[in-house]
Amino acid sequence: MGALFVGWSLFFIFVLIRFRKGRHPAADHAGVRSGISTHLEFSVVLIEAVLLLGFAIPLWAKRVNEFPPTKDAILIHAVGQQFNWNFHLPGPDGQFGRRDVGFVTNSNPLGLDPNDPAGKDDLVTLGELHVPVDRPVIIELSSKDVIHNFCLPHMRIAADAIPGSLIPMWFKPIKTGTYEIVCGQLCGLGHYGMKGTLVVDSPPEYQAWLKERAELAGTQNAPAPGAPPAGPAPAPPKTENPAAKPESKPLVPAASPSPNG
Ligand SMILES: [Cu+2]
Repeated sequence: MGALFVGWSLFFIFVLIRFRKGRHPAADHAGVRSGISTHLEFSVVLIEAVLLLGFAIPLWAKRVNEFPPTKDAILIHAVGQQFNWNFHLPGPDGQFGRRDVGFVTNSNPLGLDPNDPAGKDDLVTLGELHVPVDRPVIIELSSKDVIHNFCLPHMRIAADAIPGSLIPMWFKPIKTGTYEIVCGQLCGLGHYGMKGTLVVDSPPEYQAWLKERAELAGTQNAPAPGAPPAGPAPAPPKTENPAAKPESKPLVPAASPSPNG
């Protein structure tokens, strides 16, 4: 882009001098007589078409269609609603609990099925998502109401969240920090305020956040997967919330087949 900018700027200055009024007091209505400019313009169109169709579009298709291996990636469900982003994390068991719109209440915004054992350790957060640095993140998008667009400008990625669809997208954060999540589709009156926060943590900070969320969710016994914080502990997790009581209900064994099929 820099080369184009300099090139076109030089051409613009050349044209200003070459076709100045002093040299051409009367306008020439016939214009260019040689065929050079036609050939030049045709060549530019051809080169740009080759760059776009031959390189840019296939490279971009490769980037968005080739997903990183799921064993290395963090998998998260993002659900848009007017006017917020909800995030559903599978918890230590790595399994997403079943969701059904019939279970949606104020305290259960995603409609997690309370009878599904896979959902017992799931985490649901509103507006703020943490991910560890240097690991691919796969986000599966959906929406509770209208079409939204999960847009991460800093990660150079965006995708529509469409009710009834599960649309995957991925990115890999390479720098810790706090970034903005915006809604990229005009989705209603509150669209302007439909923002969220993406926090890219170091791995120990991420584990601490997971632990804190698990404690808030009342699953205090949830072990943080692969998180032995050795050495000086960075950012210790916040003190336990006294209001959050661990649930003592035993988990339903996942092996027994459900009578409902
Ligand atoms: Cu929206």
